[in-house]
Amino acid sequence: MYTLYYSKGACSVATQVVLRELGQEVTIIDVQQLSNFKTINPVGAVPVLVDGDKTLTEGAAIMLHILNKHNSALFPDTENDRQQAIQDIMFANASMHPAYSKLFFLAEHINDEKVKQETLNSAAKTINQLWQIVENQLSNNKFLGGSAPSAADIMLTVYSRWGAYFPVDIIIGEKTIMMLNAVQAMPSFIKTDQAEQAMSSTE
Ligand SMILES: N[C@@H](CCC(=O)N[C@@H](CS)C(=O)NCC(=O)O)C(=O)O
Repeated sequence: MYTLYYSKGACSVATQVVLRELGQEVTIIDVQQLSNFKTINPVGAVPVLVDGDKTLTEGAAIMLHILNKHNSALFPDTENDRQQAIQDIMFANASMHPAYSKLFFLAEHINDEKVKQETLNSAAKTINQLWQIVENQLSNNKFLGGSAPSAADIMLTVYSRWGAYFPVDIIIGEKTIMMLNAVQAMPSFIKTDQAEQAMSSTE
């Protein structure tokens, strides 16, 4: 049994979806309801995963921890495929996620509306370049790692939903849209959204 500290709709959605795909039970705690979250993760960011006596932070490290611990099709065991899966997780976590994080930062910290829109547009341009890389990688495969969803597909799907919060044009290719739709139709993804929804209606 795991405990996951989450924030609704945040990157922690991907952690929860993957735990469910791995058949693991998870208790979720909404950090918006906590006043002392920084004592749990001094960075103040989700996801945080408690596994027995270990408290893990950093989304990519958590992802690799659970994928290594529980065998599944999400994380292939042949050397080349596994290397690709790790690279895709890192691309999602360290390239795409920070590109979207800039939108949140600019929207919050820039007051001049014209400057805000210009910088949001620049940030969106970077995001679109990254989605083009994803589209290219999907030219021969339904998912990043092949015919079945990988952890990186799930992570990218979570981030893809953030664009709607901002007045920018996020351009996502056709094959990528098919991948994102397929991931959002996974029972584990639907269950995760429902679990977060259920928590917020009781808060
Ligand atoms: N480097 C961290 C960053 C995670 C991150 O940015 N999480 C966001 C939600 S998607 C968050 O909790 N932001 C709140 C904050 O940083 O105060 C990781 O990869 O886990």
